[in-house]
Amino acid sequence: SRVPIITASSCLELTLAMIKPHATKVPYIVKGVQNIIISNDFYIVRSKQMTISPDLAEAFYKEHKDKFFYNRLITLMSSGISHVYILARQNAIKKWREIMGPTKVFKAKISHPHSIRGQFGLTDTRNVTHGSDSVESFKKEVSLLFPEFNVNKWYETEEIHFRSNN
Ligand code: IDP
Repeated sequence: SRVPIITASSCLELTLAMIKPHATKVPYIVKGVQNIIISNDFYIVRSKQMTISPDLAEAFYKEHKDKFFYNRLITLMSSGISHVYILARQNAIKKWREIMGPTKVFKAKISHPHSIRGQFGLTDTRNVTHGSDSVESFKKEVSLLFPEFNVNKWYETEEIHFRSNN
């Protein structure tokens, strides 16, 4: 497996990525997204498959509870198996969101056809992947989906260890 080259001066950032339930049913899309993760030099820190309960989906998307698409979103997110990842890279949060492309699939297909959502998106709700939009969101999302993962400890120990090994 391929490990990104980390120089002594570089600094890794973590982000949370997810392949949403409608997309995990299609091996071609899962393969495509995983290839994009690897070819963009993300290091996979954790990965798992899980079924998100409606309660967990509501906690995850709390800030959208007044939106017209909220019920649709909660139904989708709790409809099957999600693949969730903690990814590390320089500027991981920004880079992953760039690679995903715009939230709205119709826009992604026109302006960012090579993005994940441009290539594999189906509708504005079924837009294939999730990615944290800030450090604060990442911390909240990780505490919901990987409650045993200690972000501060990772930065204090693993990240430094990782750098000195490369
Ligand atoms: P993001 O996933 O790009 O961060 P958000 O605005 O946080 O986008 O929206 C969360 C999720 O809600 C989207 O990924 C998508 O699944 C769904 N969503 C957002 N906007 C719409 C919409 O206009 N119609 C239907 N679903 C939407």
